[in-house]
Amino acid sequence: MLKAILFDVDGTLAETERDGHRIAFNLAFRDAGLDWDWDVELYGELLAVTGGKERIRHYIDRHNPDYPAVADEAAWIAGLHKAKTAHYLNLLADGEIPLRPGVRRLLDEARDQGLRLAIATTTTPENVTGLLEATLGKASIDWFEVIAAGDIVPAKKPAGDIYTYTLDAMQLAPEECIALEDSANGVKSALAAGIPVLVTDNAYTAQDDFTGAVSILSDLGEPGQPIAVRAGPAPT
Ligand code: XBP
Ligand code: MG
Repeated sequence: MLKAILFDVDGTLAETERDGHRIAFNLAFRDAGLDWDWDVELYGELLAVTGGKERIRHYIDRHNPDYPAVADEAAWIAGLHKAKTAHYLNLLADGEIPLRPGVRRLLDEARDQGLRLAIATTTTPENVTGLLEATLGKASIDWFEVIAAGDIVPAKKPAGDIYTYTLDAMQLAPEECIALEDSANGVKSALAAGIPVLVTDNAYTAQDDFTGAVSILSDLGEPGQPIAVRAGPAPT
């Protein structure tokens, strides 16, 4: 019996990447005097690596191997990432990033039916609460029994750690839950924890391999706005 819905955040609750995280990374680079510019296409490639600090590390390895010329590289990246988070939180607070279609409705219906809710994400915890506060109001943070985010587990998605952590915290079996994801890394992560997963894809993930997902949908739909079913059973 379904007892809980476990939500990914970036790309699933909202289209946060192109006009949110990407912009915030670029603002932080500018502040730091770096001439790095992650355009929409490059950012799509960099999304293969989850986690902002890990993404910066990967970019340096691939595109700027001479950076940073500092003794403590990890601390330098952490500082740059902290500045990025501040910019991202400002974008959220300015109301720049709306929820995806149907997200609010699903949350309302799930709560009405007594389903338990949680979040399992790679992003920084403040980014989750910032998004919830800006879109659904501060009280919505308490709708989620567990907000599992960021560095709380050693290995980020596609590893299953963040979902396993969430199951343990909720004392639930994987088959009592469904995960909602937007990316191949997210699908792999949920499946690694044994959790069935439903996908709502987006421009950055439309070509991803979603093998193992229950269904792949364009979005959760709004009245008068039909859902495109890419694969699997249509929602009822
Ligand atoms: C989301 C991410 C995150 C965000 C950036 O993946 O990969 O890294 O892009 O967040 P998922 P931070 O949706 O699979 O959880 O910069 O705060 O790490
Ligand atoms: Mg995602």
